[in-house]
Order: sequence, then structure tokens, then C-alpha cells
Amino acid sequence: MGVVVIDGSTVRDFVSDEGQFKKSVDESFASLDLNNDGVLSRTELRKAFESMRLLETHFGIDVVTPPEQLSQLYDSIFEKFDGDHSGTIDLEEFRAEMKKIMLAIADGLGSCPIQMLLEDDDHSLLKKAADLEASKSKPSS
Ligand SMILES: [Ca+2]
Repeated sequence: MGVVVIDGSTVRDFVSDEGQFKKSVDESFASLDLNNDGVLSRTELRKAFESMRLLETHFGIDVVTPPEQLSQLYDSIFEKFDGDHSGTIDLEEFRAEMKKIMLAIADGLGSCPIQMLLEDDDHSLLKKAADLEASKSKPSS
């Protein structure tokens, strides 16, 4: 485990680096598409958000949300992603919505840095954002 510090600009830089962001989002999509049919189902999306711990925790602080309310939340998230109401989420829909979510997180963070505790095997987008910033702040040779 390690601790990274990120703020709004960390996340914003990550999103605006289009090639890197697309690659990261595509990787997430592939890892979330459990049955490899090229789209995300309701269940797959829910698993995704559970693993990102975006809803259960508010930036590292555990918040207990009643299961019923959580289900409603996941439903409304799914509807948001599923722009054409096809009942599944394709890669384009996923890219577009992840971008919005990351920018919303950036807005929420503003210029107040937060510390995130990360597992070694953490592949979340916020972790990738932090990695990107870390790689940029190293002196280039
Ligand atoms: Ca699938």
C-alpha cells in the first residue's frame, strides 16, 4: 500500500492528456467487461463502481449507505452511462461518461489536495492520474 496526494489539477491534467486518458479508460473497460462481449451490463458496471469504491467512500472516509439506496444509485449511474438506452454500455459511452465523472471529481477536489490510500494492485483511474503526475514531476533526461 502507498499514499498518493492528488488535487483537482492532478485529475484535470490526466483527463486532458487525451491519449493517456483514453488508454487508461479503455483498459478499465476491458477489465470490467467480465464476459468479454464488448459491452458493459448493469451487473458489470455495478461491480466496477464497487471496486472503485467511489460511492461507499468519500475520498477515503467510509460512509455507510443503506443497500436499498445503493441499488438506486447504481441504477441511476447506469442510466447516465447508457446514453442511447440500449440496456448496455459500449466503449464510446463509457469513455464519455468517465470523462465527465473525472472532471466532476476534479471540480470537487478543487485546489485542496487529498491523500489517497492505495493498494498495490489498485488500477483505478485516480491512481493512474497520480502516477501520471508523478512521472511528469520527475526530471526528464
Ligand atoms: Ca459484458
